[in-house]
Amino acid sequence: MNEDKLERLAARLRGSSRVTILTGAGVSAASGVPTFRGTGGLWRQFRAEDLATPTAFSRDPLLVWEWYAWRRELIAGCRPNPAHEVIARWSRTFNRCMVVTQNVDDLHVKAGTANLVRVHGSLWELSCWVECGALPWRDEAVPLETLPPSCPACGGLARPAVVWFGESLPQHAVAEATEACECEVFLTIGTSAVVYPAAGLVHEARRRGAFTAEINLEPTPASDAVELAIHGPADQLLPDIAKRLTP
Ligand code: BV8
Ligand code: ZN
Repeated sequence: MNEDKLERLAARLRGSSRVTILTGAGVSAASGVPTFRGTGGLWRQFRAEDLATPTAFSRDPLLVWEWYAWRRELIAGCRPNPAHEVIARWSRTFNRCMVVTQNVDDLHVKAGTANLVRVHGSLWELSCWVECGALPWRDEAVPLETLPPSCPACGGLARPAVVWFGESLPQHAVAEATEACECEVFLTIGTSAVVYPAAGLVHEARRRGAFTAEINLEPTPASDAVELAIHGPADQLLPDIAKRLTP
């Protein structure tokens, strides 16, 4: 069933010089990073939408930081999987291949991905909650020195430098991601396609005339909007497609 779809996608990619890839938590699943909306993605009795918000953080910064500290500790031991590796290779192979990720685990960074746009930020970066003017800083300490951590510039409360629900994405990231919709093939991989504005990109790419394809374990709201929906694990399907590209 997937055989001819994989061949069709490979044929499209072979003839393209501008490719854009959107990734979600499904790309990191094989690395052992829990997804948000699949099984195992939950933490204690909370959902991401309950904790990844400025309101939750102002109400209980320690609880939200315990969730992030748990995720940092778990992800610190995770390595890029074959899906990250193929995407990193493609980011350097095509004439221009942009990789737009919703993931905050930085596994695309670890895999050496070029032209990476991290629209939701990074678990490994912190910023000043009181917005004293300090620029976001990287802190990969596991465990964190103090919980909750404080801003090195003003001593105030620090926050994870990620985009929470109800917060706008960084202007530059939105601009780069939107510009990346100008492409010949737009590939959405491992995302449930429910979080906006990232989930809107595949529609924007289609509107601009790109060939759109989805690789995901299960159908999503994007499946009916793309020209080609391939259901299966990205860590197996991407190496298969990559093999078809190198004669
Ligand atoms: C904003 C960072 C303006 C933190 C995250 C328009 C319409 C509807 C709603 C909205 C809208 N505009 C704004 C909203 C509200 C909201 C939203 O979209 N809500 C949803 C839930 C309905 N959006 C926002 O608030 C955004 N801000 O729009 O600003 C604004 C300003 C003020 C007021 C209003 C609006 C900000 C969104 C960013 C939120 N931050 N994360 C953190 O991570 O801690 S989102 C979070 O979800 C993660 O970043 C994650 O990446 C993202 C998306 O999840 P997925 O990556 O798709 O992961 P998921 O688990 O859902 O799915 C994984 C998929 O992989 C599954 O389908 C599974 O089957 C598949 N899979 C599993 N294993 C594999 C696999 N596939 C392949 N291979 C495998 N092996
Ligand atoms: Zn500060």
